[in-house]
Amino acid sequence: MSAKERTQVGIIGAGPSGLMLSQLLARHGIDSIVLERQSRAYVEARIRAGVLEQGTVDLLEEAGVADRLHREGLVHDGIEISFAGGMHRIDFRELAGAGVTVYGQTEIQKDLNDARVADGACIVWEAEDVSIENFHGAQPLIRYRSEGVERKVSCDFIAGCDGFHGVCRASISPANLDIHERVYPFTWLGMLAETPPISEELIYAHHERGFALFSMRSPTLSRLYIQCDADEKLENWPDQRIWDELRLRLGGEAAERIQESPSIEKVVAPLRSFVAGPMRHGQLFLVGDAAHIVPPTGAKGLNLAAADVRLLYRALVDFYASGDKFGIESYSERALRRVWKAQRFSWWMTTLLHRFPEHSSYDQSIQLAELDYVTSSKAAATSLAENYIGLPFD
Ligand code: FAS
Ligand code: PHB
Repeated sequence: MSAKERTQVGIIGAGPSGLMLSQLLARHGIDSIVLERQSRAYVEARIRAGVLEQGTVDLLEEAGVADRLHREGLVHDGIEISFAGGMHRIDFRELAGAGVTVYGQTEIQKDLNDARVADGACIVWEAEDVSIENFHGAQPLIRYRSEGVERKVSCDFIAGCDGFHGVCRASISPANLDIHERVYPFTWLGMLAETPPISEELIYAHHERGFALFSMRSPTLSRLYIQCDADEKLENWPDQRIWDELRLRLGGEAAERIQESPSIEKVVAPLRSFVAGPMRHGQLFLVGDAAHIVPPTGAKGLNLAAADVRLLYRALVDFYASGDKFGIESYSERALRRVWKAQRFSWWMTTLLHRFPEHSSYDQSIQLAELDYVTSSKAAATSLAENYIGLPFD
């Protein structure tokens, strides 16, 4: 494919944010290019999010890529919380009127890639040394190298969909960014294993040894997590040690339902809360993980990225259709309002369920009281439910 030298929207990053944006813009006749530093296979192989809010499902439907999601996605009406030897269900559908859909980010990536390729989209995989310039001017410019050839693309707007370690936020003067961050004193070890999930719905387990999460990707594929130390090394965790720890942290008859099987994938990931604002800098928009990170306890990361894409694509459609700049000019303020409420919920779920090394016995008692309150008060459970399923859009 000949390389574009001019487009309307230059998108950096072919993760869920970048491809959702490219697909939605294309469905409204807006041209874009997507520049991705990794290969398609690498991006599709990353095991990440698993829980979709209804708003994200609706957006994927709007993008025309939800057919397999509706066929294979698992609709869940609640979660279980295990603590102090008991199991407590939070019924999202009864308390907040909706559920969530379990469908892996990997699958969304494949569905989006297939749709973009079928649409003849211009996606440059393994783009090297991507840089952006003049995004405060009328003609933003993107430079990159592909197959050894230096290239450049001029565009009206740049969407920084390049994640936490991307080039777009790094290209903004630090004087123009407000950074807010909290790094947690622990990590998550994630494991994918070909074994049936031990329950219909996700189990979030609080335990004095640390947090554990029993999730899934299908009726035969489990996605499991345990809280580990901040400096944990994956090589310290052979499969058997993980299975033993999962049993200890869950306990009871549920633990007896665990069927061990060899891990397909394992990863240790740090947990942080991070926000970089504002999310608009001239003609540059920061989207998804490029602007914010949440600890995965609240299952918000991918859903926040989708919410940013929803706002930005509609703003760009309005601008190109009628010159209306309201969406563009209000993008950052509206996106950040949702971001901070999801930050709060993700921080709260993380604080509720994890073992903090610095916690005193008083802190630990407060944590247990909070768990007791959330699982015995309809008002408290409703608050958890409405945040987990996704707050209404403004
Ligand atoms: P992404 O990071 O997904 O995509 C950014 C893309 O930009 C990448 O493909 C990258 O290669 C590319 N890129 C970066 N720099 C570039 C450059 N200079 N030039 C060109 N391309 C560049 N969220 C949940 O909701 N639940 C979870 O359980 C969960 N688990 C996670 C586990 C891990 C290990 C990680 C890292 C994240 C997890 N997340 C989870 C969060 C994750 O799902 C993100 O929210 C989601 O991927 C955000 O999508 P993007 O904004 O597209 O960013
Ligand atoms: C997952 O299935 O990967 C998952 C689900 C819920 C979370 C985090 C991760 O809170």
